Amino acid sequence: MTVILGRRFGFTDRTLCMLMSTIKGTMALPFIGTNFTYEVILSDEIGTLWWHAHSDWTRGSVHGAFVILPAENETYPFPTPDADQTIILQSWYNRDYKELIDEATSNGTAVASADAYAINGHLGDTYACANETLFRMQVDYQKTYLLRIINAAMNEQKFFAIANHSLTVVAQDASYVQMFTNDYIMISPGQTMDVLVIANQNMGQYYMATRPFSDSGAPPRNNITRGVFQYTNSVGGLNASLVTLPAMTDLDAAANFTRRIKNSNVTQNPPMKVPMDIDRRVYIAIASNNLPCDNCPILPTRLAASLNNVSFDFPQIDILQAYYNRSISGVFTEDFPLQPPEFYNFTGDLTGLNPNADLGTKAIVLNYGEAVEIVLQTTSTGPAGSHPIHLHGFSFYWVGTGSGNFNNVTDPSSYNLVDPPLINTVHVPLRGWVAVRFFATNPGVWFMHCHFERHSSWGMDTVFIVKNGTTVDTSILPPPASGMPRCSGT
Ligand SMILES: [Cu+2]
Repeated sequence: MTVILGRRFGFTDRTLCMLMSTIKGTMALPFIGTNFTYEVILSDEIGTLWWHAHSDWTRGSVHGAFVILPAENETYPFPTPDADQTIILQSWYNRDYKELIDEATSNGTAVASADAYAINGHLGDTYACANETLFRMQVDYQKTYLLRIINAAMNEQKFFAIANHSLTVVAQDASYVQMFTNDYIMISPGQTMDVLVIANQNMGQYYMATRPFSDSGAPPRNNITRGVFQYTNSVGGLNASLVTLPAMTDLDAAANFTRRIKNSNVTQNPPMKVPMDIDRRVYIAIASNNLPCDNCPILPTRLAASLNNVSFDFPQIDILQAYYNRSISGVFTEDFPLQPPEFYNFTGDLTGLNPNADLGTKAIVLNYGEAVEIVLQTTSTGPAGSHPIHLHGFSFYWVGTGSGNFNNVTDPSSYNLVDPPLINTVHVPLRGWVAVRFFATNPGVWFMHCHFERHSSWGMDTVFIVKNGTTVDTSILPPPASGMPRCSGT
């Protein structure tokens, strides 16, 4: 389901049982056969967002686009495209998602890699599938298209390119960026990118293609999935020229693309409000762990992951419910560590080291309006690799990136406080760090997690609680008057 809406308009919709990540709220939706109306308030966002399920691994197939068009009196900050096309990059498993994660969780092992990748549900012509179909995008010669690219894959960052055609990036995560042109993009799970492409080549049929980018010691399958960028009235078959995609492990290709993303000061973006003086600093080390497991059939340990050595223990009662109703106690604690409990050489050779982790459902509590800085630090624990970290409820300014261990004395001088991208999912590089900043002006209970589903399942998550301000407008919305419908079995 693609939802197309005008910016700054309310929106309601009905759907089935799932948890949905929204701009203003995360809501449980009812079981099959019933409905629930929810409201998404888009204030500053422009371009493309996406919605997805948030229980177990259901988001693998339960997802769709939010297309946010300019308001009626507003234009694009570039020539108006002739047409839009949503491109959703997906993982494909030959088995049921829930069975896969349930089995892996009870065994303490990893879920197998995706069997294939899809573009808008099509696997294309590189797999030996009996009923394979190619995604075809029909284009007219000399017209300009706005691709709304969403990485909905479960555990794979993606390169994407179109043979013989340049891609001009214009927005990320529903915020315009300074336009730049490249032969490919690199997009992390959870991210959206708006890209202009002009059908200005010889009329024909050109491959579009995607493959994973991976810097992990546990890489996904290196498959290429193709679709077709097809000129109307083109004759002949597919253009023989293949798409040049970077190699799956090309770290430079990923870094060289990512570092070009800068905020744009066009009037269609919200005025830049980058916190300069920080009230709250949080330094988070991201680690892979093994935790003891008495019931695991294969090893006495199970795979786990943590933030600041806390492996998130998903509660039976949701934290939002417990926060609303203070008589429900014991669901979460408010003592998530604001820095790693142990400092080791996070990005050094950690062969054999298994940083201990404790299970916990620990939140960080912020006062309304606080200026917050979060520094996310990858570690070389386990297979290492980069992580796409996503925070609900906010877009944040991505102000800094570096390699090695973050130095809180020298590294802030390298921050970009002039035109940092305003995004909601940040790529934290292999053996490196990123810094993000935001004002905590959205009261509520907000999940932060790695957008690699396996990492989130293993505990690479935490929760930010933003307290109410002093007015109704700066306070959390009341619970639904009729109460939240329950999913079956809960
Ligand atoms: Cu991760």
